[in-house]
Amino acid sequence: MTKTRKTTVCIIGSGPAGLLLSQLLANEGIDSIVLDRQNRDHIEGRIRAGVLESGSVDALIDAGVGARLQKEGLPHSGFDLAFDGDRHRIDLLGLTGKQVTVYGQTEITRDLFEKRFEEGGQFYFEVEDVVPTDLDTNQPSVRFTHCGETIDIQCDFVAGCDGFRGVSRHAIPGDTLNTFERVYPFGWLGVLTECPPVSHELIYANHERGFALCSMRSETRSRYYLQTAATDTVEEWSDERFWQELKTRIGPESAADLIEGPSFEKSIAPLRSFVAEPMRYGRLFLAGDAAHIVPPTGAKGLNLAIADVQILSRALIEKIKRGNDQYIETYSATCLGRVWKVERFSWHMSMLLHQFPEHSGFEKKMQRAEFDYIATSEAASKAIAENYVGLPLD
Ligand code: RFL
Ligand code: PHB
Repeated sequence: MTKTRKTTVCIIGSGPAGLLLSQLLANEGIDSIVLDRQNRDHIEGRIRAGVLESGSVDALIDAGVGARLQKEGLPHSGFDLAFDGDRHRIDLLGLTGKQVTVYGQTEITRDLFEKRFEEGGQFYFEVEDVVPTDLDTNQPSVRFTHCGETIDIQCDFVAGCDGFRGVSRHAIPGDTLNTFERVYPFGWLGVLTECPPVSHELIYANHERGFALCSMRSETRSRYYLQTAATDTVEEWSDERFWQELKTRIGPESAADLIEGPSFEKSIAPLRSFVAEPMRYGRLFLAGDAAHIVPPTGAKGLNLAIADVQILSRALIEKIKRGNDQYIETYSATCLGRVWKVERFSWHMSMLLHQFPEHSGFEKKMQRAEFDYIATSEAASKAIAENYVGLPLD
């Protein structure tokens, strides 16, 4: 037996992209149904991004989910680049007039879920076998299994917000879809610990033993990352080994201020750059990680997802409420113009800050020369700062 339901927009994926889209549509009185293959606790517990561009903060406030972010988010007016012990501060505020805000993805997801549930948002969790169909017609549908029942959602539009490993992108015919990818030959080991951060600003460090990043979630909770071999497992990284390596990579001066404590989350993530073009096929629109992945070195993945959803919500609202096709037609090109610039920045930061097994002494000298150039050129620092705080939407 198949149960049929109707909605205006079926949103596949309940990460930040899908949740924010459903909120922006709801704010305009447009109904949606959101599906996810995981449950709410699992989604809220995924420890990922930490840095929000000023435009992302504004978008969340405008969407009506910014109250806790404004109270608990930590404004950062700069960050440090470090190279074999030498430090250079990128003065975000001085160079661009803007700041970024440290506020965990877990908190954003929680704020969005709370508001969606308060307002009676419709969700299906733990769905299986999701199949979007008839995407090139005026009446697409999304079929899936939920608690043993087959459900068919008939809708006007489908939003593919199901992340890199989702199904939406694969629903675009192979002769229409182009993909571009670079997989980096290392991973990031991430550790969360209930200790005050080593520095009140982020430190991105290139060291001959590999990259290290000192970040945070609050005044009392630190988030640290180390570049590891792509094949390393979490079991190979005891807390003791982790702290020792972090101290070496950030140098004795910073290490002197480091407070160590037990880790309560430890994971290794691969690094990848990926873009799928176009981001629209008929009435299917891809947004967020479903369409593109950046290595986390520029802190851009979540911010890109928020930007896509701002552009997509405007396109859908114009079409649904005013019959205006203009922004639907330009959705993919508008997003991709920005996506490629953000891909470039994330790739560039990754190339500058990591050790690459295939690099010769020449490439290492190039990294050092670039660091020295950034440290002595306001123009070079400003180029980094304006990308880090976020490029304009379109
Ligand atoms: P998500 O968050 O992956 O959500 C996709 C949702 O879709 C569901 N799903 C399905 N649902 C139904 N059917 C299917 N077949 C499905 N397949 C998947 C999944 O269960 C999930 O709930 O994608 P979204 O919404 O596009 O959001 C993207 C962000 O999560 C991601 O870009 C960031 O976390 C990236 N990122 C960072 N971004 C930043 O902007 N700043 C940062 O500081 C930052 N740091 C990071 C990061 C990502 C990291 N990892 C682990 C990848 C640090 C790390 C370590
Ligand atoms: C984080 O706090 O998780 C974080 C911060 C900056 C990055 C990546 C991750 O570039």
